[in-house]
Amino acid sequence: MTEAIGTGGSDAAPEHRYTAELAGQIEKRWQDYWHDHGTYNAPNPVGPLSLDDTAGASIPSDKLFVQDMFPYPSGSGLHVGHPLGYIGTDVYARYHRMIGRNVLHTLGYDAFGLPAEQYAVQTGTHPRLTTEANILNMRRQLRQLGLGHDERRSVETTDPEYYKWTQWIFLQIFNSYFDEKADKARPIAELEKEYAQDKRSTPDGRSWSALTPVEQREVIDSHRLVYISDAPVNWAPGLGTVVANEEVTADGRSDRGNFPVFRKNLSQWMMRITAYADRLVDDLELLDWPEKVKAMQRNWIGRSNGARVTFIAGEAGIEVFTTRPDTLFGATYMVLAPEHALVEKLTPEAWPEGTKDSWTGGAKTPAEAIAAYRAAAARKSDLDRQENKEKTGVFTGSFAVNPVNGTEIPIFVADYVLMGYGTGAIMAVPAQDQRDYDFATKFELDIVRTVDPGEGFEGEAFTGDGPAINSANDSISLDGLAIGEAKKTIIAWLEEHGHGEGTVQYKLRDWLFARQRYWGEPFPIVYDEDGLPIALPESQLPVELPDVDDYRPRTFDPDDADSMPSPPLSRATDWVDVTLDLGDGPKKYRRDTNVMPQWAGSCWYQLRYLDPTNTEVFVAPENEAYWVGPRPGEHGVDDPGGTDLYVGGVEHAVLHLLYARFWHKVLFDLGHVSSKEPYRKLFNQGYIQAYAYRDARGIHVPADEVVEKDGKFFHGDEVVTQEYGKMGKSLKNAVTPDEMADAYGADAFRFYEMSMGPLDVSRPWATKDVIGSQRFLQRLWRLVVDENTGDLRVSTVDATEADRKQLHKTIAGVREDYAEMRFNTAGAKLIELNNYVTKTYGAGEGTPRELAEALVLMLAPLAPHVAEELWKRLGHVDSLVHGPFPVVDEKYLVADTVEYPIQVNGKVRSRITVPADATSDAVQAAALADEKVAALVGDGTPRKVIVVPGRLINIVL
Ligand code: ANZ
Repeated sequence: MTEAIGTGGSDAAPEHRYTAELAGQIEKRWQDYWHDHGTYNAPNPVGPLSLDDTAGASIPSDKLFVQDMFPYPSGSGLHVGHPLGYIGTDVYARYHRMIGRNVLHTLGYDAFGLPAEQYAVQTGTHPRLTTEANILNMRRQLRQLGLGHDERRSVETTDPEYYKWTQWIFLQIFNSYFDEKADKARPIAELEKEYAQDKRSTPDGRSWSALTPVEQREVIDSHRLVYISDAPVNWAPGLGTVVANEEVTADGRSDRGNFPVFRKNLSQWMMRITAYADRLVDDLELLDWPEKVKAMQRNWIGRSNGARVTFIAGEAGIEVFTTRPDTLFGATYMVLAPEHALVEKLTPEAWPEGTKDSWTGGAKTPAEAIAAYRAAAARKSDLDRQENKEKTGVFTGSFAVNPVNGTEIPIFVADYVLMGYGTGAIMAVPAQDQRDYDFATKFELDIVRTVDPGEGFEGEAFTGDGPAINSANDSISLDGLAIGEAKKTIIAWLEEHGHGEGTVQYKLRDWLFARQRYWGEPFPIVYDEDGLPIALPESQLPVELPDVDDYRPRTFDPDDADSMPSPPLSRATDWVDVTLDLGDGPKKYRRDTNVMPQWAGSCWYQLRYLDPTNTEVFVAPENEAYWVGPRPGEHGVDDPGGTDLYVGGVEHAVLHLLYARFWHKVLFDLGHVSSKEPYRKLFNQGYIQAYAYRDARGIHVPADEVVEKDGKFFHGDEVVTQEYGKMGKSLKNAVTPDEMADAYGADAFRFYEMSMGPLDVSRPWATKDVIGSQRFLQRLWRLVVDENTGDLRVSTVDATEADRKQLHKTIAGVREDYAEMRFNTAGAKLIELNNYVTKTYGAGEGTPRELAEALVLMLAPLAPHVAEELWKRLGHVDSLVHGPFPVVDEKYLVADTVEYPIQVNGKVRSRITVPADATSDAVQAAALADEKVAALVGDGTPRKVIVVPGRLINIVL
């Protein structure tokens, strides 16, 4: 839609009107001033960024650390949706700076990643060049918004001085193991000592000294928190890289490039995040985070309490994981995942007696049926397999014995059971599980209820609570017990009889940590002639990413499942093969040629903000303790510490926020940080959304060229369709902050973004509405500056009593709004006060200084440039960035009238407003004079009239 972008000024505008042009000059000037004076630099307790203590200055104990989720420096720059959160945190940070707190706010760049690499592949430009150009552009865009960042603290994850410490943290994790008893990470050296003293038994029971050095290293390596494992991963030879589960389509191809994907065991770096599953769930309780995000983390980790139960099938024992051991008497068949290792063993030569036709998949032998079924299942993704579709499966030809009642139950292979969860095998209970119910109906299997669904239950599987039924044998009865009790009872019985045990199961998997790409952090790892990994010493960090000519991962014939990934770094042979002295003289080594995944740099960046130039440690303990250490006095005894406010999109609810919590906990365990958690408080900002338009071919047309006529939308003569959603270059509806700053000034743009609604709510963008914010700033400007002469129009007259009431009500409300992140209502209150002052003093003598100054100061967090300008013109030498912020005088908050509800025979019938100092008699008289009350009282006299001063009036008839 065409939206006129106005300047708010016309040719005839008075010379000193606050036009976009004037705003632009003011903004540029103050940005330079802030930059030159380091206005937003926050001092540290120790190190290079600390205060110069020869001046006798001391650091305030009251601090605030505000953090944004840092951006990827994309080539398309920012549109107006991106800075919504950055402006929000800036307003918040500015308010707290003005009330005297030491505020740390900065912004870095998460600059490794695919787009720069792909661009490099296409153009041959080094990703570093593209990345740096993009960062420069974003810095320029952000600077023009007047964000109050401590520029000294900005980091780029691609900077060797930064990723040196990412590699260092990797080594801390590599050099640790998880001590289950202590429930924490400990240095791997302590484990080695335990082995050496034979305090721990080796996997095959030999004594430690009987193991060869290589065997010893393999044992130790298997305990590390980051380890190499031969895990099944999705390998796309046509793409030349492994891809995540989420990147595989329903028909088993890569979503990028549409290449076949093969499940292949490849040796890959894994991070043992599963060791922290319990703490990652439990410590959510300590965090001030949106409930929704906590729930997403809980689901992702997927902790389930249940039991492992062993079913005997001939020679084999099949272990299943179930969350409902109480339903064991209703287990009428079993299912193995197609990939389960026991499938072959359980496949006899011929179909046994009792095999129903529907069980065989039309195959002559079990082996044939299984082979065909497996091949079909291999082409499906896990996601696809879990979808609620028609169930498929085949009978293995074998039966297992249900341990509680001795019944022989058939064993199936079906793809709704996944190999990667639990044991990859289930006992199926159709009466209580819908998936099993669907399967049982299709394959004509028994359905035995073991939970009483109650009278008149309609439905198939009953998943609710109820007393157990049909659940007894000679030695145990669950009948009559509710689910919880029944579970406990059966688990005790299983354990006693050796059929199983209670257990906890997690959905969380260890984190696949290697990528066969170029633009990422190299691993600080080399391999010796035994092919085992060796950590490089700290003194050899950073391991710098070498230059290469070709950034492409090596690709293969898309169908060549036997090919092996060959990362771009493997071609840098001069770099890969090195001679190093690692303490035992120069030797030949081979470097690891993977790079770390995109998430690595963002796992810890907030810690580097605290001490960005420290060359000795990644963060000095004093600085960490000051900015993010626990403060039980302020936040309660359980305070885990962490960033005081972290703002970003909800799309990071799991991956980034889980990985960062995991790394932080390892660092905590090893004593490198005093905080248990990285982010004490999290806030998800909403999104700025926009309309986009498509023509008849479905192609997007530029939104700013579309006009609306009679409810239809036209691009030229062509009718186009409107859709609502994201803003973006490809949707041709992006509006940039640059355009907005040019057309209205950055302050008007900031004020508009904050006025659009509560920060956590998504909102539609409307360029035409920005002018409303500009007009507000113009009106406020006019209260202080004469538009024609440029002179101050502020008077020395005292504000009246009425003015002060209005003012202090505003101060109280605005303070609370800023503190509670209600920036839209803070803005609304300022508009209201501004209207009041304009009405009272807009013409004539000028605005009482008291009012003008308070307005300017309160405006500063939202519109900092114009506020600084007016403050200066009001005669102040110092910037207002560090305050003062207006303080409430309580005496003006006392209301001068009181509203009384009037109850007649116990029911509120009316309300009256009387002067606050009215006597009881006067209140009573006023109540009886009220029209509605008079009508109810009629001709009679009330039996009783009670006045509760300041609260209510009660009339009994
Ligand atoms: C018997 C049963 C009876 C189950 C019942 C559920 C309800 P969550 O809660 O997600 O942990 N299951 C176990 N392993 C599986 C696998 N590899 N693939 C697919 N399903 C699997 O789910 C645990 C439940 O999901 C387990 O409890 C098992 O079915 C199934 F009334 O066992 B249940």
